[in-house]
Amino acid sequence: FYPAVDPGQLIEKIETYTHGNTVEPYRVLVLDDSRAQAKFMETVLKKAGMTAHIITDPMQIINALEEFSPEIIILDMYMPGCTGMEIARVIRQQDRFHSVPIIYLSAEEDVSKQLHAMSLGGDDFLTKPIDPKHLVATIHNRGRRARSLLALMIRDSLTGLYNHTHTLDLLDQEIVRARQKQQPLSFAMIDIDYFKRVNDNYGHPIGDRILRSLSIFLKQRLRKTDHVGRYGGEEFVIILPDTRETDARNVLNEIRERFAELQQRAGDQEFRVTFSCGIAGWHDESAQQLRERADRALYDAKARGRNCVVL
Ligand code: GH3
Ligand code: MG
Ligand code: MG
Ligand code: MG
Repeated sequence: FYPAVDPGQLIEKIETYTHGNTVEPYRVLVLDDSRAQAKFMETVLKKAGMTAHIITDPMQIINALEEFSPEIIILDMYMPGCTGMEIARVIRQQDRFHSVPIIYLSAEEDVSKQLHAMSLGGDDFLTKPIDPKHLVATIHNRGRRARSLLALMIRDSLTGLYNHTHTLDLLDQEIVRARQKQQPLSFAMIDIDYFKRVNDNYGHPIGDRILRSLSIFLKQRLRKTDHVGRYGGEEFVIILPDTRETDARNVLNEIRERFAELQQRAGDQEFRVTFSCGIAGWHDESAQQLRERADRALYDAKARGRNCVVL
């Protein structure tokens, strides 16, 4: 039994603390076998503007990770049949949750036990009864760091576009969505033409600048809902949700023409750069099959003489 703190009395203070905070609410998963404690946590977190998902049965952890996709996890230490440490290990085994912050919240006051628990995959150890302000502050700090780390991890540093790994994740997600909503989906692969020559003739920094300018160009001309990624060196991919392949082809062809018209400069030299593009519309197939078809279309575009879009 933990001395109950009336969450109602603390609402004002927590709201003051989070005042002016316009960030997307943190998704916090709480596992505590005590229903009263879980309820208390739920109230505190909700009042602090967070989205709380509460479970009291450790067996529900896998499902909860899957369904709720938490950004921060709070674990009780002692529960019937298992410990928070064991749950932390299960969480850490999931690739997606390998670095999600785990905060233990327990009445355990033995520091060596606390440190042991943290060595097994926890990030903080808070003790009950917890001052809600302390809890909320800890979650905010952990959440903010986790988000900024994640934002870095999914981006390519040269262009700021989504990187290869994240682009593939997005494609998987968009395929699921297209299937659910019975909507079309298109996938485009772009490869700059004779880019090696650009580097050879004008130098690598100019090559880099062209990669950045094409990135900006693509983002400006596509919809907010389209995803643009840097697939590799001078290769880009675009995921176009709710778009038929013929529409995707027309859009990319327009972008190709406009980009090819741009006057590129290196010192007093002027030149133009073009790209080739392969498009595939999604036909209820796997992401890999879709990518292979777009890749083949891109290969055809190169074979046809470059500076063209092939569907
Ligand atoms: P193709 O029309 O057949 O695509 O010819 P290409 O020269 O573009 O093709 P290739 O794959 O032979 O060369 C790609 C070049 O892209 C090689 C590499 O020097 C350059 N490249 C890859 N990544 C970067 C980068 O980050 N910055 C710069 N400046 N160049 C890059
Ligand atoms: Mg307990
Ligand atoms: Mg290439
Ligand atoms: Mg190329």
